[in-house]
Amino acid sequence: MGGDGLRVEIDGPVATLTLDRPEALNALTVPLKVALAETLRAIGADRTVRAVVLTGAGRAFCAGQDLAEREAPDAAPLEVELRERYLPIIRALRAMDQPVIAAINGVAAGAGASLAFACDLRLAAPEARFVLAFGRIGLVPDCGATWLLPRLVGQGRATEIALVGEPIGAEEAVRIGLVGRVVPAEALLSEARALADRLAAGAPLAIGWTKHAMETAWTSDLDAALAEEARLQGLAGATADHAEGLAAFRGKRTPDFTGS
Ligand code: T3D
Repeated sequence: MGGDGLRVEIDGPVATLTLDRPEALNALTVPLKVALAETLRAIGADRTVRAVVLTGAGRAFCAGQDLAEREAPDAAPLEVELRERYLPIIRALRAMDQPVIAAINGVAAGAGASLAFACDLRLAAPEARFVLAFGRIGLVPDCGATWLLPRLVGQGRATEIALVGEPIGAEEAVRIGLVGRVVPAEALLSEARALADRLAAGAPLAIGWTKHAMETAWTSDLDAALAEEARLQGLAGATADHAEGLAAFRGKRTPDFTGS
């Protein structure tokens, strides 16, 4: 960690990014946001990394914008801060081909909740809770919350969460489809790592195209989604990894995907 509050560990094909400002519940400062966006972009371009885990140090996942920093006289206007510092993080998360797992160890509030929503998969400790804290401080949901949350839990539920702002606990998050499963706190990182390893053993090109197809299908009609699936299947079918998958099936062995 270089004093920016982000810890980056790359172990084999898995990168683990830890928001590491536990004294402020991993609230997002300018240096942390810049480091996170740059790291996500760099990892997105690194073919040796095949899965990413995002988590928080200490008792929180992320408390959103650092409110002390926001009160500083030289703080950028909100819209500028969002456009220049937050949106690159959300865009990088959504654009990267590798799957990103949020290991939500504690509270995820404001932009911290949006960060968790923007990941591809979510595992939560029993202590995790989601707080759409924006309304409490007179702000509107941002960092993709209005787009991401309805896709995860449906428009009605998302609107209720956004307007009422009642915290969503881990078990309820599972019940409404916001989180895949709850894992004991002491096992959260190892479970996230096991899931990351499993994804990292998959065919990277197909995984990236699957992410792309799942994302674009939401904003297209059925015909366009069918056409896009067919196009991507054409690409996937021509990969060495598809040939390897077939050979492994015939040989009753585990495939060794190379991302080609
Ligand atoms: O630039 C822009 O502003 C645009 C982008 C906006 C996006 C946003 O994220 S807006 C939403 C910002 N976040 C919040 O409003 C959440 C504020 N925090 C809370 O509501 C609560 O702390 C939590 C619900 C997250 C957790 O509550 P609790 O009771 O478990 O912890 P606590 O006692 O409130 O906090 C512990 C410490 O963390 C405390 O410091 P202290 O008193 O021990 O020295 C608290 O001040 C600090 N902390 C918590 N959240 C933040 C924070 N410090 C700075 N920024 C925070 N967001």
